[in-house]
Amino acid sequence: FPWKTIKEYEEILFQQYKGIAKISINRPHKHNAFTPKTVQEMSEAMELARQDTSIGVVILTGEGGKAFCSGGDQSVRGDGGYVGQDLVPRLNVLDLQKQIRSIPKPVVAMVAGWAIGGGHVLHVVCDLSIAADNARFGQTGPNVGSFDGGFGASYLARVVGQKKAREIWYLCDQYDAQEALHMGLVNKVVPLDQLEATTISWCERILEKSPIALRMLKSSFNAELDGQAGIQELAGNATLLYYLSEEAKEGKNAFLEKRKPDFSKFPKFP
Ligand code: 1HA
Repeated sequence: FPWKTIKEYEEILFQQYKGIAKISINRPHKHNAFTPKTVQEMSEAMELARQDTSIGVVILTGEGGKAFCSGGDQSVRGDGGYVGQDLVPRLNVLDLQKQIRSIPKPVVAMVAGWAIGGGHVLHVVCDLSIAADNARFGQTGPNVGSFDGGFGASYLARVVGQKKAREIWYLCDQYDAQEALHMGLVNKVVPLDQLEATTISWCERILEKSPIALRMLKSSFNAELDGQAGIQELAGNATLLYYLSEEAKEGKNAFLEKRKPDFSKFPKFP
């Protein structure tokens, strides 16, 4: 596919094809483990994809075909978090998880090879996951002295159920693509050489749909789980739609024209 670079980064690739943005971790020598810098770059790219009105869907992936992401880079794990060049320890992947859930466009995880630890959680929080037949999934926290009790626990449990989520964390087993499909952890499994074509074809089908309908649906799925923050997202979309109406415009125009608003002509629907 003729991907075009949107912006150059050091630890990720950020590319575009039609209305699809692709954010790809580019550290294949470490199975795409992330550092604070990787996450900061992904976070910026996600925000750019959000702001770009020509982008309708985002693919999250990793380079090399052997790993989606193997979680936090353990070689830069210091006291209190993962340490970057500024020597400050960070767990900034938690902010990226929230961004993936709140960007009002579908995010599709394209998973080849390992999706492990914090890398597994990244695919879990994506709207959809498409896996290659070489994909392997699992959490490692209790083996390596870590845990993600946020979306990594509660949202995972919503996806695969309480018993399975507890098994995944308590045993730290690895699951192949078919097992992942069976437990509802991924949407589809395809041969590795068809992974990108299939993912793009799904994205193209999403791009044919009404963007506001997709936006409302994403915030509706989130609202049920995310409490006040979820309702805020859904309500923000209601405000967006209201601003588009003649009724809301009457309020604004009246204010600007220094007159009393006349809402009398608007129907009081049952
Ligand atoms: O839990 C959290 C968080 C929780 C709350 C808030 C924030 C969080 C942020 C992050 C995380 C975490 O991600 S904790 C979990 C961290 N990740 C792991 O425990 C996975 C570590 N990796 C593995 O277990 C294995 O590499 C593997 C099962 C994915 C693949 O095994 P395989 O095929 O035998 O490959 P391997 O030889 O181990 O890996 C290839 C190279 O990549 C190795 O480097 P080399 O020895 O060739 O120099 C290996 O060290 C490196 N590598 C792989 N994963 C990581 C890594 N290096 C650093 N960090 C890694 N995560």
